[in-house]
Amino acid sequence: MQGSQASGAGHRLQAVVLDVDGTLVDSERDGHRIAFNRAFEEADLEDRWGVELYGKLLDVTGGERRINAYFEQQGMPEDEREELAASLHARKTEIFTEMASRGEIEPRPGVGELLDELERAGVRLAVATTGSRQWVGPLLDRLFGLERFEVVVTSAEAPERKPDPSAHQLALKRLDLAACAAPAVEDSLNGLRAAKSAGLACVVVVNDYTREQDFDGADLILDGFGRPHAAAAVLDDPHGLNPPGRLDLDTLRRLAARSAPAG
Ligand code: XBP
Ligand code: MG
Repeated sequence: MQGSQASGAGHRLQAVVLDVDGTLVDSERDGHRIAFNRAFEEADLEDRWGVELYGKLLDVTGGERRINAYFEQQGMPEDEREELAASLHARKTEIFTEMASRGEIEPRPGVGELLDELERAGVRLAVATTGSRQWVGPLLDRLFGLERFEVVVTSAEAPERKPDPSAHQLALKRLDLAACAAPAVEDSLNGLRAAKSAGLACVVVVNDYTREQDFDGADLILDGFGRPHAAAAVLDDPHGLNPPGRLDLDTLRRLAARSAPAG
């Protein structure tokens, strides 16, 4: 019975709760952004989100909320922009799902190796994302095999988007684990805040959109997952975890061990 795991056994790594956008996959600049722009074009709108503007818009999590916030900045009345955001986001979701199924969205380098290593060690894999279920399932399936993820929490199950902790809380609940047994991996400040508010330790693996963010409270910050001949740089290592140029099983084990309650 797994119920006992939630109360004790936090001394060892049992699962990892992974973010999708920007973490498992490089999906924002050349994925979601392109899909938003195609949806605008199809709707005969002149708006286009450039690379830099999109980086600022990423502060608002959730695609529909992001469109809504953008049109609010443009001065559009609320009822009009809510309807427009809903229809544009529905079309954007179809476009992005097609892009994912055509193989246009790539895993971040080193992710495949990390997942293989965790799986070989019996560490359970979970996903906590603010993205939409329609594309998350097909994308994970194509790139990694959906069956490898025991728990997948998307915005369908946790509608309050990050930095709200509900996606991580639900992932823990479904894993039936205490937070100390399941660190998170995130790429952004919103993701870090969500994970930490839910009580998870959190490794941040930055990308070009997030590297300048202030990751106060992160348990480890790397500039990539790292691979045998392409070491990741350690940007901050407040607990002295000493990763060997990549995010690996032993580093996550050391993190879980130090997160465990005393006694
Ligand atoms: C991801 C998001 C998502 C994606 C777009 O945040 O905020 O909105 O940008 O996906 P995180 P949808 O990585 O912190 O989970 O359009 O499906 O929302
Ligand atoms: Mg992310």
